[in-house]
Amino acid sequence: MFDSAHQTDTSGKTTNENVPPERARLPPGQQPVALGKWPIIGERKPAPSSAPWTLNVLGFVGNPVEFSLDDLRSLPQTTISIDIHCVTRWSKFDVEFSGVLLSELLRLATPLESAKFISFLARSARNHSTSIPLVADPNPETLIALSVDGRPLEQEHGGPIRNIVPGRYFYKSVKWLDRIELLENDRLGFWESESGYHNEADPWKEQRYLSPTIDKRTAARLLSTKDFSNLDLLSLDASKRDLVSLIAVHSLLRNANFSQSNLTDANFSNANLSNAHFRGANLRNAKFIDADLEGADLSGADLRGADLSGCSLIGASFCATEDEVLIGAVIDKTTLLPDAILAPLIPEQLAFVKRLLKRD
Ligand SMILES: Nc1nc2c(c(=O)[nH]1)N[C@H]1C(S)=C(S)[C@@H](COP(=O)(O)O)O[C@H]1N2
Ligand SMILES: [Mo]
Repeated sequence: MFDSAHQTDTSGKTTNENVPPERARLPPGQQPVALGKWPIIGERKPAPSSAPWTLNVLGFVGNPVEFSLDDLRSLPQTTISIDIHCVTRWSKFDVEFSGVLLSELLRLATPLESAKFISFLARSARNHSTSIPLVADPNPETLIALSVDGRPLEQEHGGPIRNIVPGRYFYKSVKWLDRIELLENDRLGFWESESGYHNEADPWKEQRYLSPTIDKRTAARLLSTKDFSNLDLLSLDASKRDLVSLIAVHSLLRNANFSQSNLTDANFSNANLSNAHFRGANLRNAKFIDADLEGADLSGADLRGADLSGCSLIGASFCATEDEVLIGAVIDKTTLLPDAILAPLIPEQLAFVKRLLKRD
């Protein structure tokens, strides 16, 4: 499972001489955030509690252990430098995390022979968790981090403790780590079970999502009704279709493919469209009010008259270059894109949109 060619190189650098270094270390479909920026994704704070912070290692171990923050600080400290790759398509290079290696804690807890998976559980209102396999040498650099770039981890980024799994999308790194449970059988984490995120999460293989939740025949029937309201249609293929006036209010359409489709007057209000593909789609007068468009690809889409008020646009794209040709969205004064929702765009995307809206 952890046998990717890039596994040993935690920075994810590759050695392609023809590509500028910043590009060469970007996994497919990722874009770098602006220098100094670090988006907050998912939960923003731990569950309220007055109990002092502890970290328990339990489950299929010979010796369950509880560590206080001071215990963790007194164990050997390691610093690793990683590139963060978020499934919503932003990457942040060279982040230095310090703390205790997971292998050190496991050595003290002595996993049983039957332990095959590691679940990282957060002190979180929704019991957030994620998991990785425990193999002989799962990832020698998985870290229980207490600080970042020389400073204690801020609460919004998981302080006082988060785990860091290098070489995986960042959803494998849990904020406000509270328990490490060794398991015989895997237990899918929060995003993996709720959002269809891929359980292996290798950014170099673009393992973002699982396959569609519905079969081809059901998909064909649904496409003909043009009503997707309230349905979970993860990874649906709806490309090159006539979907004029589609109703997709409150639909779950993560990673759905609407490339080249005619979606004039479609209503996607409150839909989850993270990482959805709209390349070259006709979105004239479409409504996206309060939709989640994180990581969505809108390059080449016609957005005249479209309403994106209240959308979340972290990692979204309005332009791309393919074979050296710029594919830009069609945006004009009739496109509703309030300044407030543009703020989290990556700099080159922001510049592209602002130029078309003639605002700066
Ligand atoms: N407890 C908790 N940990 C979490 C999440 C979450 O929602 N809750 N989101 C995950 C996801 S999807 C990402 S990309 C990273 C985001 O970390 P950041 O907010 O520090 O950038 O945290 C991961 N760990
Ligand atoms: Mo993420």
